[in-house]
Formats: sequence, structure tokens, C-alpha cells
Amino acid sequence: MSYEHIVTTTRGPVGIITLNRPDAMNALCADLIDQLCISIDEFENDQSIRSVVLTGGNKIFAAGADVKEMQDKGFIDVYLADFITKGWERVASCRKPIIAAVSGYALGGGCELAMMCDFILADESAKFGQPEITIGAIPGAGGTQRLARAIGKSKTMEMCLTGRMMDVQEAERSGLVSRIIPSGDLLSEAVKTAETIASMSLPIAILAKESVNRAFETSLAEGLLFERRAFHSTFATRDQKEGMSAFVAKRKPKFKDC
Ligand code: DAK
Repeated sequence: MSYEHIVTTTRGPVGIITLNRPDAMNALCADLIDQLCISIDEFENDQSIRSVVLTGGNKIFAAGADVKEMQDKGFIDVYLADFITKGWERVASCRKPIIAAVSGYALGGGCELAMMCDFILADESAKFGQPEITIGAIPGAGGTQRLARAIGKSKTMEMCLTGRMMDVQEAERSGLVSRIIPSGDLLSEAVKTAETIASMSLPIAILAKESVNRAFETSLAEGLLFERRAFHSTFATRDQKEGMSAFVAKRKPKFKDC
């Protein structure tokens, strides 16, 4: 399917979504978010796709929600319409593993979108920030919450209160970015990483993802219990039998997603 503000492609088992509003720094207008949701639905429903990469291309990830679209709205407009809530959490609810590949600015809603992915790979040009305060607003899609969980209170406060951006070294040091990739290699490395994930058992990968995500939703005791039960449930799958017997037989496993 073709879209106005995003481009979707596939490389084998990996679905790639590229944000594509270059004239507006990939600002995340309502239509773009709608198209992003549809593309994720498509990849979720496509059984040949086993992992997803979300990128903005090699110049910019996204400079946030579309300021021009929201500047004239009043409180009652945004409150009654629950403005830009619809669709924004779709990336976070994607069941298939999804990697953010960030080049250039990931600001405001752009940083929030990257954080909704399972992890972030970034190249040397990446810059992360929550600059909403500089335009008289605050983050609205997880910037005060997911960022604080990722990098802690002190840095999050500083970024949200001053609008200061982090370069990629600081973002990697702080735990926001899992790995820094040399510029030019980002997409291929993200796809390679997504292919590695795609070679695993999909139900087991989803269980792993759900278990990590519990760490952000619950107490340690509840999270550990969830993890243990999820671990137990892997023993109900043929893929666990295949994985362990392949290990013992010193061969590569052939997972069947069952
Ligand atoms: N919105 C609309 N247009 C944008 C934009 C944005 N966020 N960012 C850039 N542009 C447009 C510029 O207006 C300019 O357009 P023209 O003048 O050419 O028509 C074009 O992109 C190029 O931008 P610049 O001329 O500014 O380029 P520079 O290289 O000088 O600067 C920059 C690049 C990325 C540093 C700068 O553009 C910038 O600071 N952009 C705005 C960053 C920002 O304030 N972002 C936060 C926006 S608020 C929620 C969900 C999400 C959100 C809230 C709630 N819910 C689920 C409830 C999110 C809110 C936000 O993200």
C-alpha cells in the first residue's frame, strides 16, 4: 500500500516504515500518525513479517508533533477531542518486535515515538530532546514518563525544563539508545538486528517483549512472577523443545512459531 507521509518496504521478514515529510522535518501531523497506525496494522497482520524497523531516513527522525497543526487550538478543542491521543500509542502496542533507527533530530513527539519502540539504534548524527517547554507546552506522549524511566529523573527534568538536547553519546551513556551505529550503516544494521530477532520463535520473542515491558508497569515482585510464568509457558511450545534439543545436538534450531 502507498501512503502520503510514510513509505513502507520489506526486506525478507523485516517490515520497514520510513517517516516521510522531509519539508516539515518529518513533523508528526495527524494524517501521518493515521498512516503509521495502518502500516503497523498491516505488518502485524502479515504473517511473513516477523519484526519491524521504524526510521525517519538518514537526515531526521522526527521534529515532533506538527506545531502548525496545533498552534491555534484551545483547551476545550484538545480536551474534548482528546487531541492527538488517537493512534499515538499504536507503536507501543505493536506486538511484533519494533526497533527505532534514529538519524538526526528526534524531538518532542519524535523522541516519544522512538521511545515507544522496543529499543533505539542511533547513528552519530542523532539528537534527542523534549523541547516542548520552549514552545509553551510540555511533553504529551510519554516524554515525562518513558524518558524518566529510561534515563532517570535528573536528566529528564533538565531536558524537560530547559529543552536541552542530548547528543548520541550522552543518549547511549544514559541508556536511551542501545547502540551507536556509524553514519551510513544505520538502516542496514537495524535491519540486520531485526533479522536476528526474526530468526527467533515469534511467540517466544513476544513473551520476552511482554515480560520486559512489565518492568515498567508493575512492582518487582509482580514483574518477577509475570516473568516466571511466561518462562514456564515457553515449555508449552515446540519451539522450546526445538531450541533446547538443537543446542544439545550442536545444530541451528528451526523454529516453527508453535
Ligand atoms: N511542526 C511543524 N513544522 C515543523 C516542525 C514541527 N514540529 N519542526 C520543523 N518544522 C518545519 C519548520 O517550520 C520549517 O518549515 P518552513 O518554514 O520551511 O515552512 C521546516 O520544518 C524546517 O525547519 P527549520 O527551518 O526550523 O529547520 P532547522 O534546521 O533550522 O531546525 C529543528 C530544525 C528540528 C531544530 C527545528 O525545526 C525545531 O526546533 N523544530 C520544532 C521542535 C519542537 O518544538 N518539537 C516539539 C513539538 S510539540 C501527544 C502526542 C504528541 C505530542 C503531544 C501530545 N498526545 C498523544 C496527547 C507531541 C508534541 C510535540 O512534539
